[in-house]
Amino acid sequence: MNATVTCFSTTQQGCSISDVLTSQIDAGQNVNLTAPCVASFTASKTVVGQGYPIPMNVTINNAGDNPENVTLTLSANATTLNNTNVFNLLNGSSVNLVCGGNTSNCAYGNYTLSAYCEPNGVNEAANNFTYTGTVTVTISGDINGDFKVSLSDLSILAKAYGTTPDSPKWNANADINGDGKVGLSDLSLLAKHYGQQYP
Ligand SMILES: [Ca+2]
Ligand SMILES: [Ca+2]
Repeated sequence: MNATVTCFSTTQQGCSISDVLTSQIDAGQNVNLTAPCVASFTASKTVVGQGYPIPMNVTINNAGDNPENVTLTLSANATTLNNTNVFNLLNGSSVNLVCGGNTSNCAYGNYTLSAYCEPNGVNEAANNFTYTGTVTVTISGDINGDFKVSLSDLSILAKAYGTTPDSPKWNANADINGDGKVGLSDLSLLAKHYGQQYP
């Protein structure tokens, strides 16, 4: 495939291609037929420690007649989490991106996530996709999103301890540092912030 992804950024902000697909757009499929658009968008966490990444999965379709260069912007309310360029996304093809949204600039609180796709500098409202869930940005170690780091959080972490995303007991919120496993690093973060609360 000829789609190429370039990331601005640190590890936490970076994106990688997890899959590249060639596909025909089916009749009736809900896409903008003149330009690339965000076809799907999910976030694996509902609670995240401030400064740690929100893992997100985004699919962009180019259902237009020509290859396009696309800029993808991921936001939490009005705060930009991630910008990614996709170069030469072929017409009739899709690209699946795994992105980590940087929450360093997010104050503690609840946010709505959105993904916006801008091809060739053209703003089109139809390319704006909003994730219908919310994510809570909170103190690192607060896993249940009540803005306190307490025994409840330790209990959740204990249940998921030692797991990875393929495990039946996996809990993405318990992976506090976002490294794809629930382990000692997460327990250390929880211990470091234990007893803290906001406000
Ligand atoms: Ca908590
Ligand atoms: Ca972890």
